[in-house]
This record gives sequence, structure tokens and C-alpha cells, in this order.
Amino acid sequence: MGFQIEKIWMAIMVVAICLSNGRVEAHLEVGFYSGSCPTAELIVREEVEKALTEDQGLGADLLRMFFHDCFTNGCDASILLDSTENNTAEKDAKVNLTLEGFEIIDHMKERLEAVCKGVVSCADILAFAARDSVVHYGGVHFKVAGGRRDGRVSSSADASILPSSDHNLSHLTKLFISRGLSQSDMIILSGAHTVGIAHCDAFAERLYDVHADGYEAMDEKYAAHLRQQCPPGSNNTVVLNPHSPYVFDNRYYKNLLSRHGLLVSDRTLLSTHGTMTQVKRYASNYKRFQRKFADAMFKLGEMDVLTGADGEIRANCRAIN
Ligand code: HEM
Ligand SMILES: *[C@@H]1O[C@H](CO)[C@@H](O)[C@H](O)[C@H]1NC(C)=O
Ligand SMILES: *[C@@H]1O[C@H](CO)[C@@H](O)[C@H](O)[C@H]1NC(C)=O
Ligand SMILES: *[C@@H]1O[C@H](CO)[C@@H](O)[C@H](O)[C@H]1NC(C)=O
Ligand SMILES: CC(=O)N[C@H]1CO[C@H](CO)[C@@H](O)[C@@H]1O
Repeated sequence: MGFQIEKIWMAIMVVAICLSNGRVEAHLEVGFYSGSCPTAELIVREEVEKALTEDQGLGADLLRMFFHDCFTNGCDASILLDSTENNTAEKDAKVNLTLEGFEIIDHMKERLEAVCKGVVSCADILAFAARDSVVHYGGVHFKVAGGRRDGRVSSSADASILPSSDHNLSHLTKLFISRGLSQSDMIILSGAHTVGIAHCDAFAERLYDVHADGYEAMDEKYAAHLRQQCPPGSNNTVVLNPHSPYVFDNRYYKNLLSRHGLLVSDRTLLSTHGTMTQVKRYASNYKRFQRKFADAMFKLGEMDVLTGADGEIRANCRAIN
């Protein structure tokens, strides 16, 4: 009798653990393709290396694309879908006007279909490619689980949940929490802004009134430099991290502390004692930054994934089967 109750109690506990956070555990696995397509991760890595050797900026695109894909409605490659006659896809939402790098993914997919037809999902390709971009930039290698399946829906309306460059700390924190990520996850993932570019319109408005945002003001020399790069009405791009734009280092946090943070959403990470403490910790400890970034990418990569029999394995990443 006591034994029976114990068994029932155990069963309840198991269910409770699986449903903790209100989410069913994602069934992703490191080495997911080791049996079904052993060269999958290698092919992605080769293509990332090839593409980034030609144009180093593309890695930042891939990394950002992965974030946008996961943050909108889960890591399901919905960001890769093209719009159709009846549907405006995520990638054509205004916020996403600047995403590039779709061609590299197409190329990887073609090669993968040739060796393992219908096996490797576009969502996993994107997850591996984001990691390989970080590694290409000199970041520490980390493991990425596979097993995501591709979604069948992509809607430009979903992209409206993406954070914006002029959001303040509490607004950004709420957004991340609404997607199952913590403020600490946000602070470490923002470290991705140690690579890549931004268009003037993401920050230029503030340049002409540096004290207006109420956050730590920008270094005056840096602001002057940016005003030169971004005359009113211009459409240029500048690097997010002028000191080492394509090195995956912890320079982003050092820049914040020396008032060289580019976006309001970056500078706002200094606006409370708690967030500032984390920024200082990453600025002074490269190893901690790399380790925590890898952990947070793992968590980002598990967001609302489709697994098992859900979704599909697209034959072409731009269209549902
Ligand atoms: C915290 C909220 C975030 C905001 C408000 C934000 C906003 C932005 C903006 C406005 C740009 C410039 C885009 C352009 O003008 O072309 C950008 C670039 C970028 N973002 Fe974020 N971002 C955030 C978080 C993240 C996260 C979590 C990642 C990845 C883990 C990420 C990765 C990138 C990368 C790599 C670039 C450079 C893209 C390129 O060079 O093409 N961002 N972000
Ligand atoms: C768009 O919608 C129309 C009418 O509902 C339908 O006939 C057509 O096949 C749809 N096109 C696509 C590409 O889904
Ligand atoms: C942050 O932004 C939100 C929404 O735009 C606004 O309601 C709030 O007052 C702002 N908080 C601070 C501290 O500026
Ligand atoms: C910015 O540049 C892009 C590509 O060069 C162009 O399509 C777009 O119209 C430009 N936008 C503005 C506001 O000049
Ligand atoms: C509306 C729009 O221009 N969307 C773009 C999103 O990014 C991709 C890749 O650069 C473009 O092909 C889309 O046109």
C-alpha cells in the first residue's frame, strides 16, 4: 500500500519536473546526427569557414539570425522562410530589414540534402552555424545540441516581439522574461554585440543629443566620431565594437564601462547596480564570459523547439515542404 502511494508520488514528481517553468523539456541531444548524418556538423563548419573567409561580416549575421529565430517563436527556422503570396514572413518584417546571410544557409542545406536527404533540419543548421561563427571569430568552441525540427509558419507579426535598440532596461528585461530568459541571460547574450555592425538609424537620433537618454552618457570623442560616420539622414553602417569588430572577445563589456556602448539598449545595462556588477565581472574575466555565453546560447537554442514528430525537415530552408 505504502509502496503504491510512493509510486504514484514518484510519477507526479516526474511530471512536475518535466513541466517545471511551464515548459516541456526539450529533447535535444548533443551529437544528434552522429548516427543519421555523421558529417552534418562538419559540413556546416566548412561552409561557415568558407563564407567567412570571403566576408567576415557574415558570421555576425548568422549569430543575429539565430537569436531572432529563437526569440520570435522558437528555434524553428521560421526566420528562413520567404514570404509567399498570402503571407508576409518574419524576415520581411521591418525590424529584420538588415538580416543577411540567407544564401550561406541555402548552400549548406544543398550539400546536406545531397549526402543525407531529409535528415538535417534548417533550425539545427542555423544553431550550428551560429556557434561556428563565434568559433571563427576566436571564441571558445562549445557544444550545440541538435534535434530541432522546422516550423511551418512564419509571420512578420511575430517579429514585433524583438527587442529594439532604444528599449530601456526594464522593458528589455520584461521582454526576455516573457520568452523564458532571465535578465542575466540577456546581459550575457548581449555580449554578441562584440562583433558586427549597426546601421546609423539604430542609434543616430541620440548622437545629436547625447545626454537625452538619461543613461550613462557616451564618451564625447566617440560620439563625435559617430556623428562623422552618421551625418543626419545617412544610411551608413558602423561596427558595434570599434576596437576588435570581428574578434569574439569581452571587449563589449569594457566598451560599456569606458562609455563606448553604441546602442541605448547596450548602455542601459549600466543603469542598475546589479546589472553593472555583471558587466564589470564579464569585462574583467574573459573565461567567465566565454563559459556563460556558451551556457546562455545553449538555453537560447532550446526555446520552444519542435522535436520528435512535430514540424518537419524542410527540403529547402526558404519554403515549407
Ligand atoms: C538585448 C536586446 C538586443 C537588442 C535591442 C539588439 C539590437 C540590435 C541592433 C539594433 C543591431 C544593429 C542591426 C543593424 O542596424 O543592422 C544589432 C546587431 C547585432 N545583434 Fe543584437 N540586439 C539584442 C540582442 C542580441 C542578442 C541576444 C544577440 C545574439 C546572441 C545579438 C546579436 C547581434 C549581432 C551579432 C549583431 C551584428 C549583426 C551584423 O553585423 O550584421 N543581439 N542588434
Ligand atoms: C493564396 O491564397 C489563395 C486563396 O486562398 C490560394 O488559392 C492560393 O493557393 C494561396 N497561395 C499560396 C502560395 O499559398
Ligand atoms: C522604460 O520604458 C517603458 C516603456 O517604454 C516605460 O514605461 C518606463 O517608464 C521606462 N522606465 C524607465 C526607468 O525609464
Ligand atoms: C539604405 O540602404 C539600403 C541598401 O543600400 C536601401 O535599400 C535603403 O533604401 C536605404 N535607406 C535609406 C533610408 O536611405
Ligand atoms: C523587407 C526586406 O527587405 N526584407 C529583407 C530581410 O533580409 C533579407 C536578407 O538580406 C532580404 O532578402 C529581405 O528582402
